[in-house]
Amino acid sequence: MSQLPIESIRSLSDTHPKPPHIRFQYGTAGFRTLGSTLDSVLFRVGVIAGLRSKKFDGQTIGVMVTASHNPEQDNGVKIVDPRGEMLEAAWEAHATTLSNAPTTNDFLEALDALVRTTKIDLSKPARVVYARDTRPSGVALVSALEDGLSAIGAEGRNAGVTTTPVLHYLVKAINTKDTPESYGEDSEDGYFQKLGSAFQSLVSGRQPLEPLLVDCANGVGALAALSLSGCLGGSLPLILENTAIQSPGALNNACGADYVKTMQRLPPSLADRLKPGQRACSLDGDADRLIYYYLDERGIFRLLDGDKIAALVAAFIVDLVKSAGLENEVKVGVVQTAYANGASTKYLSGRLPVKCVATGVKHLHHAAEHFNVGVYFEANGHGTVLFSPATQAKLAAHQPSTPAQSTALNHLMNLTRLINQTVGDALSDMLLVEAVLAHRSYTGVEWDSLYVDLPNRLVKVVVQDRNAFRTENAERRLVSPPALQAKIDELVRRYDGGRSFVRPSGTEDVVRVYAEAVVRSQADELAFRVAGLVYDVAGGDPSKRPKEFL
Ligand code: G16
Repeated sequence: MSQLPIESIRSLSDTHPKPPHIRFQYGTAGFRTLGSTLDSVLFRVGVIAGLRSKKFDGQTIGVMVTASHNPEQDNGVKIVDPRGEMLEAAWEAHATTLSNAPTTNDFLEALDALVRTTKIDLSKPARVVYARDTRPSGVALVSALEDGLSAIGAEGRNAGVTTTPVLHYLVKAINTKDTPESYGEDSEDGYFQKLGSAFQSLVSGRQPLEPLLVDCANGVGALAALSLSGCLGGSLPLILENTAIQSPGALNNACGADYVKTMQRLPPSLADRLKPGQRACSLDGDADRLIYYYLDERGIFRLLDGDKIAALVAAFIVDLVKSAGLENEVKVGVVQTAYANGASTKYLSGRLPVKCVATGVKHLHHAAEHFNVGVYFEANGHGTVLFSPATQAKLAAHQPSTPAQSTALNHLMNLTRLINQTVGDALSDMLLVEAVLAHRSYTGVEWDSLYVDLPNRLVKVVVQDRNAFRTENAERRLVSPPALQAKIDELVRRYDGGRSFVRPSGTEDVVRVYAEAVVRSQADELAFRVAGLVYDVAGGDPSKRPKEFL
């Protein structure tokens, strides 16, 4: 039985000491905090990813260095499992434990325990593919990661600067290469070619699409969107905005999907660029979230968020399934979180099964796997569509009995190629939306009118300890701090159509408060009053209480 390469790990680990007094946590989207504190975490993640690969008999594991929607000074890292999916929950806990071992000796002991408890055969090979976004701190962090890979003797493949979804795709493409399940060529270009050809087939014969304005959040999406546009054969003209990846501090700053969704307004940089009626969308810092919007004829901003994308896409797939003659065999379902606008849940649940789960792509992804076709979107623009393996086999075997059935079946097959089924991808989702709009002959206005959003507000509250906040019922209710939920309930009752919930963020050191109500001013007031309750209960300094928290 092989042993851990103790000496190699020891000498390299000593050059990446854990900073004292910081507790790391593998959260909603991996480790995420100030980039300058993450050196030891990246080294250790390199070692862990190597062990994870050995556990899977040498299949390739992915590592993405990104902090996505967070500000530029933050960074983070997440591990991707062999099928291109998020790391298994049990290993999130192992990663947390290992990242917090105070010394090299403690780290070695924890590694040894992990190898024994999870029965890893150390004689197996280890392969890891990794990439980073455009954050300046990413360069040094990748180098720490490479030290970790070298310490455990893993073979590393550097995928360079790319998006999170491309990295997920690469993992699956590498692990299925030359097998009957081959997911495509294992390169970024291979991925974009695949998307481009599926998109062109889907929109062929339709009215040419008007140019789409894309806010790239001054992040890696700018590079990816440029490459993708070269694979679209002119079928969708893209106008790329906020592409300043070299400008310090520009990433996600007053632009990007999180800004647009949270502020419910246009990025100021687009104010003179967007014409009334023109479609626009925003990506986030690692291009896995997508938010659409337009200005109506009076120049008023209209948001088309993840909920609106889910409604558009789910209805389209249901219609195609029906037209293909498969309605009795293929059932479509939708997965949302508590952030889903109440109006969207009402609209969708009148038509399809809808499930609500906790925030975090992995929760939605797992729930969506229970449907034949699972459409999942968080309101913040993260999402994709999963076609179960049995459904894909059914589509491949189905014999259409009319030309109309054959066309619909073809469209469905192209959708399975267009949609990234490992994780949500803003660019793949963007093509999906554009394909549906082309088929429906919808502008933003018709899409928007599927249902009318309830006014809503999202507020962040800085508290002493966000871990004091614990939830139940898919994060819709608080169980701790005690008595806070009863106070929230009491407040909510006073607002027409009121709904509000409180949960700790898994990616930022804050507690989030969501509220909606029938009238805009009431939604705002409810959100700020609940935020005030949170602030007081969580021991905020009364002299620093934000004035809007009534
Ligand atoms: C990550 C997760 C998402 C989640 C978001 C916000 O997104 O992947 O599933 O919705 O964080 O999570 P929280 O409210 O817990 O901070 P991203 O785009 O930042 O990677």
